[in-house]
Amino acid sequence: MNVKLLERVSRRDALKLGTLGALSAAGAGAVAACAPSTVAPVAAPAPTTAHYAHPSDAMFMPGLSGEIDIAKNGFNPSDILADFDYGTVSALPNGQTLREYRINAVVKNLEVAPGIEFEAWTYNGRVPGPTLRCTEGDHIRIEFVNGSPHPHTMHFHGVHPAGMDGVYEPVPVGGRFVYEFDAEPFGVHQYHCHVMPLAEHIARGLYGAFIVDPKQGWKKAEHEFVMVQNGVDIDFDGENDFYAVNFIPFWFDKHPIQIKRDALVRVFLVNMLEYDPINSFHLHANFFHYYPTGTLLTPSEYTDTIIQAQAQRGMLEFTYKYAGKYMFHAHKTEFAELGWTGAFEVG
Ligand SMILES: [Cu+2]
Repeated sequence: MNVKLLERVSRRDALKLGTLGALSAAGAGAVAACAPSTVAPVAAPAPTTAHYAHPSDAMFMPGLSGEIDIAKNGFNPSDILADFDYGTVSALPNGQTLREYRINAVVKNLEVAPGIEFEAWTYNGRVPGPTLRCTEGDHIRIEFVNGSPHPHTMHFHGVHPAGMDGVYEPVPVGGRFVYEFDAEPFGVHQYHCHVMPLAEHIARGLYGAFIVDPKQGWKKAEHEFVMVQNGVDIDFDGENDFYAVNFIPFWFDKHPIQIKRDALVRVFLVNMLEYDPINSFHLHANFFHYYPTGTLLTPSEYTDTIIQAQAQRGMLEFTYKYAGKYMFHAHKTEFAELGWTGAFEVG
């Protein structure tokens, strides 16, 4: 990746001037055929004809219509939707369920857009990290090993003793720490690194969803999906260049989520976006029941749009009445233009 080139244009300039194709081409040749050959000066007026250099770019940002190397990244955002890690399960002498997890912090270069790589700091090599799932009252034991060149922690949202909060005990490079607590309250939660500078440690990719099911369970849903909202600051200037759910911009536009008509769909939605104060979720041609933080069994809202500040999260439930393809996206529309859009395909 040509960092110098990236540093010369802000995200808004890139969008206006259609230079993302050139930025991509600087990293790999994948979109060279539709990329402008030169980068326009930042101060130049926005051209009116060069926004979409290739017809297929019309749906996306210029240069983002190609595919990325998912095999090299090692994880697929579509798989992350329903990839729940229930841990290694056993019973404690008192009969309580014990769930054991193992998390490694590792640095990994991830391709976020065609030809554009990002040096991510990850839990288990993926962003978001594994979705840890359990039932309220379970005893959770997470062995955290820091295999990265920076100190990190795992800070869980939930109720637990001070020493398990993952704030004042940074795990040094090569170090190990065991987080152990009873899972409460039930709801949609998250975990993330809590080492300073905090914004950078989170923005680099150290976050994941933590779902605690109620003892009596949720209403039966035919589809359950985890969506972690995030940004990607590819030039590390403290401003996001891309937005997404499950890390890769426009992924669910290119790979719509297949659901059945009349089937109950549950989405665990977590906002881990850094640098921007709010995020939002809008569902097209439908309404959903919303359970803020997922900590109550009855929804508090029936709407088609919600907003979440950083670390806010909740549970959405909906059913599609008609077949077809329906968009979902941040109704902070700038984020939508920069990658945070997707589609449900109802069959
Ligand atoms: Cu960290």
